[in-house]
Amino acid sequence: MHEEKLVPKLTPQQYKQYEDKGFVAPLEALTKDEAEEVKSEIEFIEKKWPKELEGLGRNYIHLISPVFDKVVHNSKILDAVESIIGKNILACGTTLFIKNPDEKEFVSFHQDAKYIGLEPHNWVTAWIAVTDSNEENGCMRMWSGTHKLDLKKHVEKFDYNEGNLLTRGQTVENVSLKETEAVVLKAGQMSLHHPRVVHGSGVNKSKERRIGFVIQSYIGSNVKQVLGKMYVQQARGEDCFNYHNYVERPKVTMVEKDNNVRKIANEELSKIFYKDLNNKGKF
Ligand SMILES: O=C(O)CCC(=O)C(=O)O
Repeated sequence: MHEEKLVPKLTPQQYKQYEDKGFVAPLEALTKDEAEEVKSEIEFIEKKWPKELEGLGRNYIHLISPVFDKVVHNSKILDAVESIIGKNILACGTTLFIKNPDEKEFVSFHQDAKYIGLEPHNWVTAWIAVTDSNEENGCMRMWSGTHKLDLKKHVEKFDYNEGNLLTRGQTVENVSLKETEAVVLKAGQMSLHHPRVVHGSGVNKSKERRIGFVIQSYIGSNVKQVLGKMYVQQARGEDCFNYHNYVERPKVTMVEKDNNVRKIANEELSKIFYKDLNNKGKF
């Protein structure tokens, strides 16, 4: 973080929370109607193209829908992000984290920076609640302060058959739930979390879907992808570095041109996620 880049878009208290804990929440991001619009768009695509948002298809969703694109370029979200990473912001990915009722999906405790290849850590992840997210339906839990430490050992469990939503089932073991804090959000609110904060989430025990629309992540234009290629959009400011490939913003949902770009972007993302491995998981 660079002092000279800070602007007062997060309040001083919110910024301090981010610095002290490695995350800040809840922040207002979308209106109820905007969150509902995103939910409807997800359901529309799922109905019309049933496999489109599954597996690897849960990624780079902002490249195929103007509704999703609008979230990534939302100025309220970008104002908060700017306070953390400065004014030159690139959007370099989105992921849908959906947990359905009566299923066993969970996210093992992990640090995002461990496998994603984005260096230096001048980036932040925005987790936007499309539905309410709470302890009953498996909201994220953060291990406060762990962003100040080095990256931890992760055991790669590849336990997607048991419901783990992470690519390698990467797990920081023996995290005491008591040490973690639940990030409870209403639909439309968001959290911002640091690349190194340890976090995860449990099973959805409610009767409704829990949907997180995750911008993973917003990066400063000075951030490189050291493991592969990323496909970015300028979200704010300028890019004096030009490290990445640029992609257009979609104007219509699910048109061939955009779908093809997304396919390539996801293939490259998969290479990053599974770098140096022979086997691949579900995502
Ligand atoms: O949606 C979840 O429960 C976890 C998401 C996550 O790990 C992330 O956004 O980095």
